[in-house]
Amino acid sequence: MRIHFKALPGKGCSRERPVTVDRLRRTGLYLPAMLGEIERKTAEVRGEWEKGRAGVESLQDLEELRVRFLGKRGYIAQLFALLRTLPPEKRAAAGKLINTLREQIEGELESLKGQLAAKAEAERLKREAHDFSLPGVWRGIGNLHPLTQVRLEIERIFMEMGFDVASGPEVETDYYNFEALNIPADHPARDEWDSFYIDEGLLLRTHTSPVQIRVMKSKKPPVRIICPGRCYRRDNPDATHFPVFHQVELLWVEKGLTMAHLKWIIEVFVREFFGPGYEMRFSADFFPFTEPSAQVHIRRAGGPWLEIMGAGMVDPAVFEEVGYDPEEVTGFAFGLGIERMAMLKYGVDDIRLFFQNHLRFLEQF
Ligand code: 2NL
Repeated sequence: MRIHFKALPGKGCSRERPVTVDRLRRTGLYLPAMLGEIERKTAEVRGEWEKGRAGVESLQDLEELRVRFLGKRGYIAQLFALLRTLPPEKRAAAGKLINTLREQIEGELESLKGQLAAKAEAERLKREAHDFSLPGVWRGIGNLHPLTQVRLEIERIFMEMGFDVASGPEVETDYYNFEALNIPADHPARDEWDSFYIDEGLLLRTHTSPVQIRVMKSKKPPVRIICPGRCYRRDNPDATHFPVFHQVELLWVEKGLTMAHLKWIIEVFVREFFGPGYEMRFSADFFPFTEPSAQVHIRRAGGPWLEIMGAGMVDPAVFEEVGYDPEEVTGFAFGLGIERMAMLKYGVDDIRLFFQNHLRFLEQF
């Protein structure tokens, strides 16, 4: 809504030549603005302000209202323009009236602005509010397969003792898998390692020993390595056999090594891996690549003997095959099954569980 003022004096109206009743009459402009008239118009503007003020909902509304009342051509300016039509002696009183209204409007605009800003801020906070007391969305982070955990633990133990970790191909030649390990073709010992042949002379490795052969052929002693890796044997699956399994073999070759060193290394390993309180037993065994050979058992006081690995002093025939002088160096090796270690450590009674990948099983590790 607009307040319609009658024609107001324009630019031609200067201070030196105050608008007089006569002049306005002569120019045909409206008169007479008496004090009463200004009071009435001021009250009208105040009424209009109060209406406008009530309808303000946003900062934009408020700005429009400000321009309408306090702008260059706003109501207050129009009232002041009207002032000039008054005789000079009346202007002070009327000016005071308009100024009071202007100050009121200015003050109220300011406080409305504050209120609107507070309201906008409250809305923003409400919109952006997060309830940190709500329960989180659970995403399982997963864990390493128990066989991986056991392998990493074994690697850690031996790396701390100064062994390097070596690896090699899973598809091997008959030479590296058997012959270099003192297991000639047609030898009855081969029955132990029923194999998956890919081609004539090419098979899936039945142990990680070929990695050790490759390392010895590629460098001079001393050699201190462990060889973890996947191996394959043509076994029918049951609680203790699976055609795919994992092995860690250890090899230490150096001048002056004896079986006592082998026992010491295994003792340290057992204490680290299974914890204190085990006794250890070596008993005679046979492997074509070690002489003498032994199987190693451990037990807790009162418990049953548990076989944990096979071991032995490297057979001189193997050293000769890789170009080491058996008169110069000695060495020992052992091989253990990662599945067997995991079964003993965690009390798992069926090797097949490691390969079925049921979450209910895997989540327990
Ligand atoms: C077992 C027995 C064994 C070795 C592996 C080995 C490797 C080279 C030379 C001599 Cl290159 N020996 N390895 C020695 C003794 C036992 O494994 O029953 N493993 C599960």
